[in-house]
Amino acid sequence: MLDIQKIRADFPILNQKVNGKPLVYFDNGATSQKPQVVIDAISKYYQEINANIHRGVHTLSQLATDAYEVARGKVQHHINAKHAHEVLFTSGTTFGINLVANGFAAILKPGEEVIVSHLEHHSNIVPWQMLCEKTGATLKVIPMDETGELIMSEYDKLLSGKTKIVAVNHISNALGIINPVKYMIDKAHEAGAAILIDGAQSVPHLKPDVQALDCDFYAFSGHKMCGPTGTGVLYGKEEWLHKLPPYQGGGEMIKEVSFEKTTYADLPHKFEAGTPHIAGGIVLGAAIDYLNSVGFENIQKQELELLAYATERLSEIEGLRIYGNSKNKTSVISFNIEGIHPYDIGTIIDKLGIAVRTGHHCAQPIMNFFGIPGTIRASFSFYNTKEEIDALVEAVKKAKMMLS
Ligand code: 7TS
Repeated sequence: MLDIQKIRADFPILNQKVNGKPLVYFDNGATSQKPQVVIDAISKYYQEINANIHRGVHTLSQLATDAYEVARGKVQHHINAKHAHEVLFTSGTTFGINLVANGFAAILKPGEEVIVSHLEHHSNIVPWQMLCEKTGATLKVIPMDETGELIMSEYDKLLSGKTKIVAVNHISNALGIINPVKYMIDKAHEAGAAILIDGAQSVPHLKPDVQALDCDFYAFSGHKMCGPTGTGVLYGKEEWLHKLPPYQGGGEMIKEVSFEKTTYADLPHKFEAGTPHIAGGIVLGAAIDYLNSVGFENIQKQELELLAYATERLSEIEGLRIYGNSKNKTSVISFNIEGIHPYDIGTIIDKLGIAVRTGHHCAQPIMNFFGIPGTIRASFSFYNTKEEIDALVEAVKKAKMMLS
């Protein structure tokens, strides 16, 4: 069992009042809060070893390079990648997906197909649309049902010899639905297609095993898993990273440059042009250490308890509808109250110290499916408590009374 009060003491930001009320932070889907060890690791980097990496013979540069590569190794072990050079540091999920989509511009031919799902964040839709526009390929969409689940029989039908890549999230940010990614990966491979998993919303809740999954790419952000903003990872299978062209040109990604011809550096440097977010990469390693010290089994147990409790308590409120009722869900509840705009509820409960996200959550196709402008999304982390859920329920009741 987790000692939640002890855990909460690791997160200084949680211990404050917002609008005169104790902060209840339920916007973890947007970004997680950071534990003191992560905050300290940022200062420590700048106080002790700040230097540019992979280029200096001087001691600080070597220390910074070593720390950066140690962090890459931590990510490798965390996601069980076969090689450290399959782990590319990026600025986030969005960057990772764009890197792959851009690379596929050199592979796709007119008439070939890319598959995404109805449950995607805009970050996993728009880069593929841009790719299709550029190449003359066609975008196909796996439909969803009323429970928020993707319809696998439709996915099976969409796959064909024309499919070159499938891009789907592990967990939906707007509804919290966990997709059957292992099935989807195996089916994509049977059809001869590559598959990218958008892990932005899964990495805070589970430890992905990229070899067991056998995905070709797995993209995620550091800031949703207790790490700094502006950090992220793209895992790519070695063979794919060799096949794809570099995304950006610049320093660090080259072997030799002349005006006649440039040759590219080995992996992972081929995809890491310019000075990276050195502190960020190193500190992402510290965030992963922190999450592992809490333990993903403990994290999941606590979060599922919160999900069950919040689902039950929110359902007490008349006229409240939860979107996405699948059993395969993580600790996210997206809801609306009949006749009231989600933004109005969000604004009132913010005055009561409660932070939730309202709107379309960068997933407009899901909102269109349900015929709504948006939802109120409460997304819980392992450092949240049942008392905070009680505060949310009371606040929503109050807002409803004021707005009805
Ligand atoms: N994919 C999914 C499934 C996401 O939830 C997000 C961010 C992204 C991609 C993009 O991640 P980024 O770190 O590159 O911005 N999702 C959210 C959210 O739900 N609320 O704010 C950001």
